[in-house]
Amino acid sequence: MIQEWLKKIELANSLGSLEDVRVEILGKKGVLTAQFTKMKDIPNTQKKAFAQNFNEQKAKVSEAIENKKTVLMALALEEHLKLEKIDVTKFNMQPQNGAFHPVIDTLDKITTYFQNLNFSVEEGPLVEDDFHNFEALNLPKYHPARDMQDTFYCKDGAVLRTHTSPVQIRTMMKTKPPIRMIAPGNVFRKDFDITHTPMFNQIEGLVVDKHNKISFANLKHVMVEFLHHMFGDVEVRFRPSFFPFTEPSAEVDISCIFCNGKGCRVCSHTGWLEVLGCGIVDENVFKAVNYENVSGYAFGLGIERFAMLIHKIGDLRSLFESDIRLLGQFR
Ligand code: 2NL
Repeated sequence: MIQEWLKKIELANSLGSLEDVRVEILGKKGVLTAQFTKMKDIPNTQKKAFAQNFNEQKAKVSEAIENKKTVLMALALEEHLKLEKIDVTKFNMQPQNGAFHPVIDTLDKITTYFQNLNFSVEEGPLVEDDFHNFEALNLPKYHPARDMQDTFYCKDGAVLRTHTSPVQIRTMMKTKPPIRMIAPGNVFRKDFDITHTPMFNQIEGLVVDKHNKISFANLKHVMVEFLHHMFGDVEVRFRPSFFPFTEPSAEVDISCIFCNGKGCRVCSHTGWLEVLGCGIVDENVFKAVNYENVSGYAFGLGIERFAMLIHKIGDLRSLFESDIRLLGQFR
């Protein structure tokens, strides 16, 4: 009998079937339990031996069931872990390539171009004083030209710089001529609509040398070469214009890169796109920084406008929204 039970226990292949075997042997109506009820029919002289035998068998069966239970539980756990296992190599764990923001990419391109022409890159504070942002640039107080700037005023007469020109003023005041520099960075104007953001990026350039060494022809050549580098084979034209800090001044157009100059919506059917402003540095600027017997040329351009033209981005605002679907296209 006992050998048969132990065999059954050994053969149980799941916790469920082991429980069935346990009930069959040790349950209320189990075969071993049934033997106990025979006790009353056993003659008194044999009762002790019978009881001893009964207890031994019960202990053996219980122990065998417990041992088997431990084994089956370990197996069940192993099975469970196998099912729950996650193969991490099945996921694409490759890091996504990053990309430069089109504005930074354009800023880098322009900066590198002028660095290769031996221009130094200068920086300055974003919060400026009236002298560096206006006065030294031939923009005296109450002069109507200050209205062109839509200035953010801070406490105590400080302003958020409206252009990067104060960097050139600071550079001229701390170094002797000749100067050959660009000033890239954030500028701020109180203007917010579809084509203007209150913060944008600018690069200005300044070249100063002895009188006879600088001419409008130098400026024109450098601008034409630069625009060909940025936009390829385009027409370039100079239009007379006005800036308080240059005289004479010009605005520079390229033939429209969207319609090849035929006229389209982007160029307002003119065939031309305005891309930068430039001129010969006004004598009053040199007076403000105590420079004598020098001439210079300067230029300024908006990075966002260049980025939009180069990457054919239609809406200025998309440059400031950080939408990963836009940025992902510039990898
Ligand atoms: C534009 C035009 C320009 C300058 C910036 C400049 C700076 C100094 C002296 C003289 Cl310190 N000029 N800067 C000159 C002409 C044009 O920018 O359309 N910018 C977005």
